[in-house]
Amino acid sequence: MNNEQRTGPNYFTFPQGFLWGSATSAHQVEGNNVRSDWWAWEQAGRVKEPSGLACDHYRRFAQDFDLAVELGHNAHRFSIEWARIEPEESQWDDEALAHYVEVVRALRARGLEPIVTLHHYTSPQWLARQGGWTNPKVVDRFARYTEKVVDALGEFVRYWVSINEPMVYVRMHYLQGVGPPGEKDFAQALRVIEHLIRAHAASYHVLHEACRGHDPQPLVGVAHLVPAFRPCRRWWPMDRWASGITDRIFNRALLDTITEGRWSVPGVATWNVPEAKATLDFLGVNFYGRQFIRWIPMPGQWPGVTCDLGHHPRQVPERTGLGWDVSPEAFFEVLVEYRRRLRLPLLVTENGTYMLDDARRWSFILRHVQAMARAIQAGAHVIGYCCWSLLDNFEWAEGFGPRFGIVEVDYATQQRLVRESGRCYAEICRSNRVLLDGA
Ligand code: IFM
Repeated sequence: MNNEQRTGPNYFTFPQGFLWGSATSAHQVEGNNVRSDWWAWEQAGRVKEPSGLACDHYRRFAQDFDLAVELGHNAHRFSIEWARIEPEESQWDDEALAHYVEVVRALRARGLEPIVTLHHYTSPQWLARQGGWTNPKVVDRFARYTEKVVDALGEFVRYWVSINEPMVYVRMHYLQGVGPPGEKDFAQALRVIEHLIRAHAASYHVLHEACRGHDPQPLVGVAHLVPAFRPCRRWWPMDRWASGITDRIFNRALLDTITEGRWSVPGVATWNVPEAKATLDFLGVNFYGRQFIRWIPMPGQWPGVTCDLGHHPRQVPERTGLGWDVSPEAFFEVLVEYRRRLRLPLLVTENGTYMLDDARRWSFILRHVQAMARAIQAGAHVIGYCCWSLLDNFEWAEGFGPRFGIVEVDYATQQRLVRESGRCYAEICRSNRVLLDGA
């Protein structure tokens, strides 16, 4: 037998205490989030269908957490709805705060480590009336909101995500105009990125200050969509250039500023934000696939380029139900690269898919978990993995069509049905290991 031959199955065992779970966000699952800007946007008919009762998770959270336990999870990521906590400016809703305390207690009682996100795309309507994230005052407002939340939840929560996918938020809401306020303005978008960064930094300091004597100390991160930009046409220098500059804007504007306190791309913007320096305890990695960049000259929109985030047919052998690229290899590369770039722990805060066929969903999850195992073998310090999503839910402008859940939701009856992919994923969560090859 030569060295290449395997004697049996080759399992990778994850580090002890590895976090295994799934993720949701308030607006996508809770239902009746009537004070948020997204609700108003939906009522104005700007989406395929409104979120309405969604999964009624606001009332059914305990039964949903029972399912997570049944599926072997030991962690759960969810978000707090700012518009519930502060429905009007400076009016704090104690019942809503008490609700989230109950949510966190319910998680802890079930042995699920809470991972709490403070902002996941939605903002209160009163904030939107003041100019939303374009108004510099948002930074103080967000810090005040963080204070309220940490006062209530601080003693129960260790893992905090300040803002979910800041750059996707900007792209959807301020460049593509597919979410409130529906802007398509690059200059405005840059302002919003800066405010999101400052708000993250302010929130980071509030959380650490409030939990000063806690043991263990809180860990605060952002959940960043890391899309792995690749040139559409590898042979075309302008596509390669556009892909590089997109990486510098989409990935580095945020990450350089919250690690180094400064970011600059000549001709685009230069920021010095000293208070944001070293405000990242871990990077939350949201990963769905590669995005292919094509150079299209369109002055005014983007610095000399408009990035076509379409998916190049010849380069994408496998796609999801939404037409997104599937690439566990790129996931491996991202984890290794970001560990090298940042020297910080990585927490996979989202990874998952919508497929028409659940067997393909499982294949997606399995191959990404295997890629993560290989990245850990290659030196990436990954501390957990949250599958997106626990439940089918409201997929923003797409409505309820795309189903990302490892648990199916029948929206007419609100019944939950665990999918086979959820059961297979449970095996990994329970055993804390994955079969790499040699089955
Ligand atoms: O549903 C979204 C989530 O809100 C943010 N990350 C990507 C998911 C799938 O599109």
